[in-house]
Amino acid sequence: MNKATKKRNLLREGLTGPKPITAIGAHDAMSAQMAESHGFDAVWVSGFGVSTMAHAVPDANLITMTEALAAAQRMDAALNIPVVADCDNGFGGLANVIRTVKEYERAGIAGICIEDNHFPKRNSLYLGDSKRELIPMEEQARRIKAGKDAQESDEFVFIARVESLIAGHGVDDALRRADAYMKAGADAILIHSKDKTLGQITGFLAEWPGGAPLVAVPTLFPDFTVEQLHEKGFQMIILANQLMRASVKAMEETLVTLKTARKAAAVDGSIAPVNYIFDLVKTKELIALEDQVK
Ligand code: SPV
Ligand code: MG
Repeated sequence: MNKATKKRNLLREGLTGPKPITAIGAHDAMSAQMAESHGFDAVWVSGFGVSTMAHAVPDANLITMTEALAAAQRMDAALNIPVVADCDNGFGGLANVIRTVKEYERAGIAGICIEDNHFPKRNSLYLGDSKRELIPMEEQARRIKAGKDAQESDEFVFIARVESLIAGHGVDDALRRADAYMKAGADAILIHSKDKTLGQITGFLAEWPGGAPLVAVPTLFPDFTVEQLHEKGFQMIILANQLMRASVKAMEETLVTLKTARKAAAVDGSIAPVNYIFDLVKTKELIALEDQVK
């Protein structure tokens, strides 16, 4: 069995198993690798993270499918755990969704997630933009079906993301869309929400008849543990942007100290040693391998 199939099977097992799985949002290959070495189950290739950290642009469909795929491939190459790639709205219309499925599948990615925000999308957590229209449900279901029909392997995972609660369209709309996307062939449903009280999600979960595993991104309801969210009905929890935010804070603190102290030693106690960085990318092993070759 090739590596891509193994990772896809791992993801499918995680989505259907007795225990919840936790995916960590990563913005580059090293943040992804560190998530694996700390024992997490999967890596979420965050569109927010890649836009911000690799391109310094807003999460607003500015990066292209090829840029997003290249980021996902760099992460996937560093990992033994599965990658779930955030593919925004599939980078355009129905034909773009089909091409996205084909390209990500061909590249060996375990799974993708496609949301029902119009192109150009806006990050769902952005508070300055609370009222938004979504792609009509029937059209999004058509795109999901077309994407699923385009996939060649049985194992590749397609997660459909419902933005009804984010866009202010309410629980009934979320239920209708989740059902339509599941019937269109989605392997799992991501119900996004920024409701801190979990009121809307609780309303959704009370009415959801089941049939596809549910995925949560608890950035704005961060007080619930993975186990608590699992008990409520979620199978996969994505901690989407904590590594990016940790990195930004650490870099800012380091820059402030360097600007004031004007010498490298001022930050030595709060940064990783150079040898630790060498170890992260197995530098010793590489040099030993070079020396072995006659
Ligand atoms: C991302 O990490 O890019 C996501 C999750 O899509 S969110 O930022 O909450 O929309
Ligand atoms: Mg995103």
